[in-house]
Amino acid sequence: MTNLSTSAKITWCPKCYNFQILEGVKKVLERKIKSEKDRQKYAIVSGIGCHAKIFDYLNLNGINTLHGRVLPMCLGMKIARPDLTVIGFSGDGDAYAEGMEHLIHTARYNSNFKYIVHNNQVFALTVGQPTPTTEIGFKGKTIPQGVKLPPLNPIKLMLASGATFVARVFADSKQVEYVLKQALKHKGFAFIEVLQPCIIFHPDAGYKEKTYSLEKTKHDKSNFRQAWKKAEEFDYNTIKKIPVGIFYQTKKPVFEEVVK
Ligand SMILES: Cc1ncc(C[n+]2csc(CCOP(=O)(O)OP(=O)(O)O)c2C)c(N)n1
Repeated sequence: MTNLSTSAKITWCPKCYNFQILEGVKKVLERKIKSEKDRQKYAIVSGIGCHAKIFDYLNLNGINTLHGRVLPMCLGMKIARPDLTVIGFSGDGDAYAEGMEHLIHTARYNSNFKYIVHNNQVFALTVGQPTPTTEIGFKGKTIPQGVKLPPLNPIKLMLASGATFVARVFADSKQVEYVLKQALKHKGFAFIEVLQPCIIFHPDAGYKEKTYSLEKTKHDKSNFRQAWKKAEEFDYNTIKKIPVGIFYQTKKPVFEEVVK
């Protein structure tokens, strides 16, 4: 087991849920990486934003790229080095606003890498503007009149775009650990949305208490229609219960093998 910590000072707000994501990711990777040779088999990519600082806190090779360009960077890495295990990290602004066109096509391509979206429902680093997943009625300094447009449903978007692994968890290190372990076993693009309330600009709406695990229900993750139904249960505005876990998983040819 290798310690993947770095000497970089962690500048997330104290108690930020990003710490939970970092801990979950570290737990999985530190168990897998036993030597320097193992460490060289992994690469990470992050965008721009609070989430992106995770790049500085993991002692792994990779690229801290431009805002919204995590996915083409991961894809390029997989084209050049299909043997690498690549993990991308984005915020919801990074993934669903700046990088949206990449997201749809990446799901369609099914390149064999993993993608974690830290969804805090705001552009946090730039102090709280709404993103495509901010709920109707959200008010902030830049939008005192409140958000009027309905949010995107990323789980439905990923299902419709052809993603082969579609999951959502809450920002709890154990949930992140569990889902990343499953994603790493998956051959193809794995989309993982992490509900990560921003303690400063988008306070927790009690999400954790409302979550329930799909694994503990009769949910059949190979059934597209069931996955779609589950995806409709939570849309950021209606918050009765929030399914977490793997919504959908299927097998499809992998980009690197199809386009040689
Ligand atoms: C192309 C580009 N557009 C805008 C910005 C300004 N910017 C920097 S961080 C940021 C917000 C990032 O929000 P998100 O991706 O949700 O990540 P978070 O900070 O919430 O983790 C923005 C808009 C930028 N750096 N580059």
